[in-house]
Amino acid sequence: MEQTLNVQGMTCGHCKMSVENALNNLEGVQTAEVNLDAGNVAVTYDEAKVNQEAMKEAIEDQGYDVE
Ligand code: 9UX
Repeated sequence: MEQTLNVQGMTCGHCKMSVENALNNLEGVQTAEVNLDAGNVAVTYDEAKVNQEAMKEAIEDQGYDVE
């Protein structure tokens, strides 16, 4: 399963790493790639192990808003 989430507030390379690491730490997330210019993150994951709500919470825990 692949999905792109819109994330507000990511502006620098550290923001990018924070969001990618938070997602990669979730069981079931396979890849997470932030596009700073677009303000989103493309995630591939196993939908049997993780869902969109869990990914949204992981991003929000880092201090960013998810659309
Ligand atoms: Mo530096 Mo990215 O404060 O928020 S981590 S811009």
